[in-house]
Amino acid sequence: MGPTITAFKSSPDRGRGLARDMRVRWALEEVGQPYDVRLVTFAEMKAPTHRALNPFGQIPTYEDGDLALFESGAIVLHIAERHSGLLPNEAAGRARAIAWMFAALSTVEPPIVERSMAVLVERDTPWFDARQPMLEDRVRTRLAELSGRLGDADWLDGAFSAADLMMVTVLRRLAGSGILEAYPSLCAYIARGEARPAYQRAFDAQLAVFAALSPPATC
Ligand SMILES: N[C@@H](CCC(=O)N[C@@H](CS)C(=O)NCC(=O)O)C(=O)O
Repeated sequence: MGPTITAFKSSPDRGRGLARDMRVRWALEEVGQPYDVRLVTFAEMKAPTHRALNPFGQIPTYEDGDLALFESGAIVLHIAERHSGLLPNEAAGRARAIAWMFAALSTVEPPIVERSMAVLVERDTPWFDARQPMLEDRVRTRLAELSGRLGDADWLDGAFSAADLMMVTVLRRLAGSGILEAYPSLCAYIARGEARPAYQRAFDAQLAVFAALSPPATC
């Protein structure tokens, strides 16, 4: 029996592949590991049964036999360590790929999330207009640095790895913001990630959950 992950029963992103179970689905698809998905409502996420899996009452979680994990980064790293294909075999390359996973989650994602949270919850506040340019500048700083390092390479450090999987999903959170377009190499990088068959399968599976909730209207 394969692992079971949790995902939104009704995703606020309406199936655009932004909810963080997408990272876990993509990793499992890359390594060819079948998995089950348990869909949870917001109320279920905050209930004790789910909090036993994730104390913060969030998705995704991952259960496999006796092991229960939370945090998308930890889950993807676990998958990458158990299967071949997502991390280099050579020790130094493996360590660098893990460093890039951390960079995606702890250096690049925070300013992106802070900006989008401000758009969501601070739009009507008196400080929104003054604060937003500063938040966008912080995002641009990271994108410029990342784009400078990526250069003309296809992936962050040699072959595609869990580092790219993580970075692409983080950058995708900027879709629709109008910010990414100034960094063509990052747009191409995201497109390379999205073109991977494993990404497409993961995306389709997540979208199918949303589509099942809202069947097309009939006349
Ligand atoms: N750092 C966590 C963040 C998890 C997270 O923010 N999950 C979101 C969905 S993408 C969630 O459950 N939001 C609902 C909530 O926080 O109530 C991870 O990477 O797994």
